[in-house]
Amino acid sequence: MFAPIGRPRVMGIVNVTPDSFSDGGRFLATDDAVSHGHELLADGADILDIGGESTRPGATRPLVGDELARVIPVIEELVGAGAVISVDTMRAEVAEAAVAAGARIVNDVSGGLADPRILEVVADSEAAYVAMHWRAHGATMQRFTEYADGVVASVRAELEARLDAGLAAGIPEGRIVLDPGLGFSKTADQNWELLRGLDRVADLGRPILVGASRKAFLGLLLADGDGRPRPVGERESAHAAITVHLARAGVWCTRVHDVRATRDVLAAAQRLDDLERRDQQ
Ligand code: PMM
Repeated sequence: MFAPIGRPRVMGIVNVTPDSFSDGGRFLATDDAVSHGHELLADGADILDIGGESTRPGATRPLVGDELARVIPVIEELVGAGAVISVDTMRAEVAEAAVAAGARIVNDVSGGLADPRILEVVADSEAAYVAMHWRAHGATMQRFTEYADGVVASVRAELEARLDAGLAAGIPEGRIVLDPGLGFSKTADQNWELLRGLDRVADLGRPILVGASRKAFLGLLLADGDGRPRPVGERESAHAAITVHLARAGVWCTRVHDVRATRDVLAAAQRLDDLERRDQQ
C-alpha cells in the first residue's frame, strides 16, 4: 500500500451520509453508495474512503448504530469487488466492524482524540491508520483556530503528539499516515499556509494524506463579486492546481470527490516531470 507508484494515490470519497455538504446525501442508500464506489473505481481510484458521519462545520453526530448501518454493508460489497477500502470514522466500534468487514485503512479525522480506544483497535488489526489534525467536533471546531506558534508549527506539533499516541498504543510506525486536516479548525488562510508548509509536516517521517477537494476555502477563493462563495460542485479547476502541488510535494494520497479529473491532472503533471527528469540527466 505504501510502495512508490510515481504519483499520489487517489482516494475516492463515498459519503454515506444524509447531510454531507459536498454531495448532499445523494448516496445515502447502500445501493447508491456501492454504485458510486464502482464509478470511482472505474475512474481510477486507488482507494475508496467510506464514511457515515458528516464532519461539516455545525454537523450533529449520528448514533453509532446508524453509522454502522450506513457503512458496513457498503464496505462488504466493495471489498467483495476487490477494492482497497478505507473507513472514515472516529469511533472504535465502527473501525472494528469495518476492519472485520475487510477495510484496510482506518481514516480517523480526530487522530484518536474523539475515541482513544480506536488506536487499540487499529493496533490489534493489520490496518493502516490515518491520523488527521483535529481539535473538536464539527459543532464547535471553528472556535479553535488560534495557533500560538503559527499554524504550520502548531499542526506539526499536535500531529506529532497523535503519532506518539498511536505508537504508544502499539500501532507500528510503518502503518501510520498523517494528515494536516484542511478545513478542521482552520481558517481559509490557514489552509493555504498548511498547503505551502507540507514539507514541515512530512519531515515527521510519515506518508502524508491531504483532503482539499470541494472545501470551503476553495469556495472563498473563487467567490463572486458580491462575496458569495463558488458553489461546491464548481471548485474542481482550482482543486486541480492543488493536485499538481500535492504531486510535487510528494504526498502519499489525495482524498477527492472527482477521481477522473484528479487522475487526468496527475497524468499531465507526471508527463512533464518525466521530461524534466530526462533533461536533468
Ligand atoms: N475531510 C473530510 C472528511 N474526512 N479525512 C481525511 N483524512 N482528511 C480530510 O481532509 C477529510 C477527511 C470532510 O470532507 P467531505 O465532507 O467532503 O468528505
